[in-house]
Amino acid sequence: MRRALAELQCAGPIHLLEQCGSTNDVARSVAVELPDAAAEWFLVAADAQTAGRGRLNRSWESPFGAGLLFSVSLFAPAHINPMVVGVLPLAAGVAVAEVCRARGVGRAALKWPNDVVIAETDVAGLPLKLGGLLAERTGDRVIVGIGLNVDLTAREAPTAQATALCEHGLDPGVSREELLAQCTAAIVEVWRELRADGPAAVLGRYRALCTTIGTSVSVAVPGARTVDGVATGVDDAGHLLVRTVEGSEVAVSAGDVRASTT
Ligand code: BT5
Repeated sequence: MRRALAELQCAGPIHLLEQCGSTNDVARSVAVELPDAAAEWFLVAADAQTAGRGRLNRSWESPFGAGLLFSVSLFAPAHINPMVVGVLPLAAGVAVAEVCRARGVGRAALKWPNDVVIAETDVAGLPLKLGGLLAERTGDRVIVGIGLNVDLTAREAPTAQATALCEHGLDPGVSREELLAQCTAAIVEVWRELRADGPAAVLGRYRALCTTIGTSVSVAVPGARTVDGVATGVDDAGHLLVRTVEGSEVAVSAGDVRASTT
């Protein structure tokens, strides 16, 4: 383990904690004290969180040592094209899902916008969820927080949809620390690709992994509205395209997707 992380350590600072409130919050405070404010990236990881959170202040629950809980803080100054920064959360999902696949979880996939799921499985219309991403901007940086279940017993699973990599083919020789190092390296790499080449290629990889495309959806969007229809694709800004029953195509920039039977 230590070797995998030590190799990363050469490139960026790493903060490994036994427990914290939220790795995203620790990453925010670390950034304030960072000697080199323009450091390309740094990592904060913990074995447990007391206040792990998802989007819209939902909680992220993970028993001690059962999964990866980490935040990669990336330098994203204001002059970078906002479309590139906007696609970063999706791109980070691609990085994590591709690492899961490479380590044996061949059905690792993405649910728009950035849940890591197991393709073609569901409980009550929701796919089995391996992990989730929470991206937050703070000053010149974007903090990409990731929770990824590695080893959860049925009793530990916080919801009926929660599942873990070890139940879906994870190579037993891969340690949590190696996974952490590989996910971090992949996220840093995909950010470099986005900055150098723009979103097109990464979005192509996203579309190939996204199980939402082609399904009937009901998307809860901000403002207590829903957009119902068929998800036809993801556009060049990372928005979900939904063809509604009325026949128009709506681009949804943020929301929660539920499967729909209509
Ligand atoms: C997410 O939010 O899926 C983003 C989760 C990000 C968590 C990481 S952990 C490291 C970093 N530090 C933080 O404080 N956060 C990030 P969302 O799409 O809102 O989904 C949240 C929902 O997922 C919850 O309401 C539960 O239903 C479900 N959930 C909670 N814990 C889970 C788990 N371990 N596995 C699967 N689902 C879970």
